[in-house]
Amino acid sequence: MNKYRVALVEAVSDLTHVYSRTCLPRVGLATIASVLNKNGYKCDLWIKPMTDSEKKNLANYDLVGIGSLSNTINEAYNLSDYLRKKGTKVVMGGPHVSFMPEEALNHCDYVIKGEGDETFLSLVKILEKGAIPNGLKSISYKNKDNTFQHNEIHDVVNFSEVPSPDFTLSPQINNNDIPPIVVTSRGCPHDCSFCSVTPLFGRKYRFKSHEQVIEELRPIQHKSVCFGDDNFCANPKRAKSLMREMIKRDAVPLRWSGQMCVSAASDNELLELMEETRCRIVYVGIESVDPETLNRYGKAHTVDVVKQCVENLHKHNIGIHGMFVVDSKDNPDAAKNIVDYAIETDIDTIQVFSLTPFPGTRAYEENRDILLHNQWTQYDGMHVVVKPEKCSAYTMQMAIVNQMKRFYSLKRILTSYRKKRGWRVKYRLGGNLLLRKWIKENSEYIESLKEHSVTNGSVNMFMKKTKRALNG
Ligand code: B12
Ligand code: SF4
Repeated sequence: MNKYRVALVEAVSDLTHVYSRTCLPRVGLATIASVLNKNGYKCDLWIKPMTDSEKKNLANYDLVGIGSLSNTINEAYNLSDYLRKKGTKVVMGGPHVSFMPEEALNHCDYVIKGEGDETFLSLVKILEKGAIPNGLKSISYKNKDNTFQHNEIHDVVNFSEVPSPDFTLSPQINNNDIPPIVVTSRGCPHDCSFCSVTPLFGRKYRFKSHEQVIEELRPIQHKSVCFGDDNFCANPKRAKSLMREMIKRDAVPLRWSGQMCVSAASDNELLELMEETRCRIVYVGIESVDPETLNRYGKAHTVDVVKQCVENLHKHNIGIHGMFVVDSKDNPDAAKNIVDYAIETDIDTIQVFSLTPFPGTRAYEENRDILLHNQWTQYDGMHVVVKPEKCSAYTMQMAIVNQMKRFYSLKRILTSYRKKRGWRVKYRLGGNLLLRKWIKENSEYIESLKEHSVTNGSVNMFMKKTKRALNG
């Protein structure tokens, strides 16, 4: 084993977000850790909140890599500032810094842009020798004269050669701490305006061989598995053939969940295989019930198709978590229309996000001039961060909060039991509790939105509702 010691840390925030109750780590750092380990480097992985002494101990490593999202970037920068003061070199990567390398280089030594699976190992090999990585693709750093060096991005990695994420390299977990996550593909052929997946991983849909997936599934087949793909059914022919192989090779998990395009649920053969392989719930980006908004986002599906697809999924005993986004051009009643639609079509659980222009996305370029602020902590989809055209930011925020409260009301929870989808009572109750917590935590933010008002008289209308909402 090589003597050069590396730690990889995922920045975590203790703020409430829509998935706070889910323990589902991103797989990037665990994948990079696995690459290093296979190449003879000792690498420790930290994916949960760390104690103060664990943080201090990071200064003893030769190199620390930190990953984060936009909403956890402050935690990442704070940790990096601390470690650099102690003389430890820090590399950062992930969907935020990949597109904000100059901001990040005020806090760290190197930024790896895009996929880090191969580049991180190459960087470690260079730094270990005390050399400068000037020829290495996909990295950014500051030159001696303080100018920025941005090397060009490398071609996409050969995903079938990327090892499985290895969470056992984390001293913080044992095997039962996190649900098994299997990622069978990378990239997405679509190009939705608000999504970082295509800017980060490209539109080329790359996947692992059936053999590799089966190998990963076999040891965990008695458990509930989460397929971490962005779009499990982006290539329906391949998804069907993989599921047939799972059945044939006896590698069907206890249950599974995953993300997919809603329109894929018009394919009956696909649904039959999903049911047979025990798919329990799918996470689908429906995004809007307004055809114009769908068009703006670059979505391929239509509102009518969605309705049929939800019915099809339910016919096959598959639950659906509908993900929706309200944008700056929407009317303040957009959230109400979404919830009306979700209730009418009997979608099991939903999230209504406010359009959040993440760095690197088309939405970021399109909305740059109407951003309310760039306090990244609030870039998590739950907070309105873009100035709406047709109402105040406050009105839009309260419309979303009130409609989410309507969907997750206690009355609807108590009457939501469905045979074969009994779990949804628990999930909706979770949604209700989460929302209450979020409202309490964010009352100041909500109040502050009044300052950003483009008042059109509608604020007052929502004042009473806010007070009621804030009081839980
Ligand atoms: C699984 C997932 C989740 C899980 C777990 C997230 C978590 N624990 O942080 C759940 C469902 C809980 C979740 C929640 C959220 N997520 Co999420 N999620 C994903 C998803 C679908 C897959 C993540 C993954 O495993 N990717 C595959 C691996 C290989 O990629 P990766 O981890 O980014 O790592 C690669 C590179 O980024 C890079 N890299 C990453 N870190 C580092 C570090 C170093 C040192 C180096 C060198 C390289 C490097 O190298 C890796 C290998 O190539 C992604 C989309 C995506 N495909 O990435 C969205 C994504 C990460 N989520 C996103 C967001 C916004 C959120 C939420 C804020 C809101 C939401 N959309 O639900 C919440 C908040 C989570 C939080 N922690 O606060 C955005 C992030 C955009 C941004 N700029 O912040 C993404 C990109 C989707 C999108 N909408 O564009 N999410
Ligand atoms: S939102 Fe989903 S379908 Fe659209 S680009 Fe991102 S991963 Fe692909």
